[in-house]
Amino acid sequence: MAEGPQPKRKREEEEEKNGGTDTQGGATAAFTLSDLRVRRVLRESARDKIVFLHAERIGLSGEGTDAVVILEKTPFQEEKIPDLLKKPMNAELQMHNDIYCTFYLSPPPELSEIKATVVYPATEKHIQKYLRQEVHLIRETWEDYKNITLPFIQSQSFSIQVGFLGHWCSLLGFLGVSELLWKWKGIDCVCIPASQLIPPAIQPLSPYSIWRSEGDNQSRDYRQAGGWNLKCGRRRVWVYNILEKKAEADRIIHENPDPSNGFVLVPDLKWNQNQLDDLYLIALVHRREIKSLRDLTAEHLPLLRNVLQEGKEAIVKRFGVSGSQLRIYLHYQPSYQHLHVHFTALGYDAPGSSVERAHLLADVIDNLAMDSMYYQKRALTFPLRADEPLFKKFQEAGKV
Ligand code: M7G
Repeated sequence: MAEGPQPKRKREEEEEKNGGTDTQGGATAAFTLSDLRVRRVLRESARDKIVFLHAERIGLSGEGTDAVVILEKTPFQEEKIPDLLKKPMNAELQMHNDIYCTFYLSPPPELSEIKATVVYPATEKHIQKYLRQEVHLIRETWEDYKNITLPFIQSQSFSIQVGFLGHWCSLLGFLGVSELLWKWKGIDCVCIPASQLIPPAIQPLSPYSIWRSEGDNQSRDYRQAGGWNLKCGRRRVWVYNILEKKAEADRIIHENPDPSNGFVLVPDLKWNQNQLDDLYLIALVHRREIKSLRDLTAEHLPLLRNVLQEGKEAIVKRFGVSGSQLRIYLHYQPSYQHLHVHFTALGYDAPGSSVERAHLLADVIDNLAMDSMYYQKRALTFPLRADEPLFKKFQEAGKV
């Protein structure tokens, strides 16, 4: 299937013309799966019955926009199993030997569901996330966090808006209103001098030219607009949509609305809620400045205790699964730098629940109660794929 660089610059120009993508304020505009064309298989697992696809949606102009599609055979639902044997269907005998035989069934549609998760428009980072890669363990000290990880996270949490908005920033820069934080379509944005955006190795040719840098294994477009640009954070839009009830409001299982010690509990994207075997919920805290485990101190204990206690109570009330049958944990490193807690069924081998990534919330609470600075002192281990820009940063610093 065709591969090659995506026409991102063109896409951004089109987005500007339309006043930005339609995903930024709330949910993505409707489209059907048949609009998508498969480009390649990123990864598949015969054991988990799941395939990750790089797809694209062809626009009116003929340009493709990247998407990631995850197709997953759903688990059996106990109450529907008898129907599998009873309902007339094509059951093909493959082999018969003594007391053993194997059939292949072609069940009716309602008994052969496939869950399709779509990320659209997908960034290069989404695509890389699902590509099978060599993985390495990083042992990150607090100094490594401050010197390598944190600057990297800060550099990644913004995207650059070009064109008209860049010019608007130029005007602000001209008026001397620098580093102004504001909201554009509900997203935090900041005007900053282009000199901070354009890598030093690339020299501007003219004040309005477009730049492409090939750093960090990712290509980025830069347009200098009279010396100023607008950078906007987009990665956590889905989190803010949930907290502000712009998306998934009807799925909320529990909310503690306290701005400081409150949170929202919703079913995770990975769970279809049809069966409890793979129960998966996620608690998103209302406070926006806590990025991860590394930011936690004893000051956050009331919040963490609320999440643990109220999360368990809400789950037993709604789903009848008791706290002793739940794995409640944080990821380090998380994919999204907004504090959240995973609640999964203990019997479910959820992705990311292994020792190199999961930190039990009850242990986190105990550690902070013993030492408020626990997570600013100890080294933390986490896995990184060899192609991840952060892995390269650790390599450059001679840490792997
Ligand atoms: P993470 O620890 O930051 O990273 O967890 P991971 O995705 O590598 O595990 C983020 C969690 O949020 C994951 O369990 C995702 O499945 C879940 N999640 C991601 N998105 C984009 C959504 C969403 O839009 N809605 C809901 N309900 N969950 C999401």
